[in-house]
Amino acid sequence: MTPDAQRPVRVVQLGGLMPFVRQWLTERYAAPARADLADPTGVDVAVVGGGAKVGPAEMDALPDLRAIVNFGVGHDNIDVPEATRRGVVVSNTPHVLTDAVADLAAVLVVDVLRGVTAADRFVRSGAWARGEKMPLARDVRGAVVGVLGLGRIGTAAAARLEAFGAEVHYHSRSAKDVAWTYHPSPVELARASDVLVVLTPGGAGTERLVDADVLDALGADGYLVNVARGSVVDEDALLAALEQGRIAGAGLDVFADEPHVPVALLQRDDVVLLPHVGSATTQTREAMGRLVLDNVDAFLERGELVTPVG
Ligand code: 8YV
Repeated sequence: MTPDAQRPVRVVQLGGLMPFVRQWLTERYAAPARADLADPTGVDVAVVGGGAKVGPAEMDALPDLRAIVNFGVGHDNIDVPEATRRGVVVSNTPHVLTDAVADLAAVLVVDVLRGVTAADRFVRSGAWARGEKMPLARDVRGAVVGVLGLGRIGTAAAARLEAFGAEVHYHSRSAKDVAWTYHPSPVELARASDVLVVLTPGGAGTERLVDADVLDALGADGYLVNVARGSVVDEDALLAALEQGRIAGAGLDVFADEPHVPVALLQRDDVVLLPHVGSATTQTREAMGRLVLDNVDAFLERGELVTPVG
């Protein structure tokens, strides 16, 4: 049974989507949630939220699928090569979240150096009132911030950190036409950095790019910040490096198995832990939602996506 027996169902919703996106899809396209889709025949667009996985099995289950519209710039949840092989096009939500994610990356760099959230915990715990002293923090000015992945968000984060007086270094697949210092490998970037900021895409190409060697190159006075994907960092190696004092601390917005954060990390005071909120502002999430709807409309009206992947 479809939500509206008069209209064929051409769009399905996979994973969690914002209420206004769900409402639009329901009213305009009678698009049900996956669990409520009785007959998958004729469904040519899947709108994907909350990082829901779309691999061969999910594509097999939608035999007429022609487009996957993803809520999020990262599309490591979607098997894009498999989609391409099947002639299924994929879109994401670039540009509209660049500023919000870059803001959060810069905030985490400032936080790990200045101990902002650690200081908040210090006050709340009563330690200040008891006369205890917080250790002195570190200046952002003069710190070398190594951006791993100088794409749109990495570039925007670097500009913000430069405004704080940090010295920007970076590693990307190739050197860019920028004034910042390029390093040919993640290890060399980490060796030069006081704070290593991970801003690469996720997926197979970057899996565990930040491993024990990179963390050791960062060194006992170095900090790791990750606002990209948990999969880019070897979480066990990170925990070991923190426990053995081989790095100084970390600021993490993303984890290997979200929303589960290793208990050993929860118990540490030298880490800042955020629940994947890089793009989580009202304005940015609304802009992402609008771009999702623009992609659905454009595909169904003209057979084109506004922001195709690749
Ligand atoms: C979203 C993100 O939280 O865009 C991305 O790649 O990681 C975030 O903006 C996520 O996509 C929500 O599904």
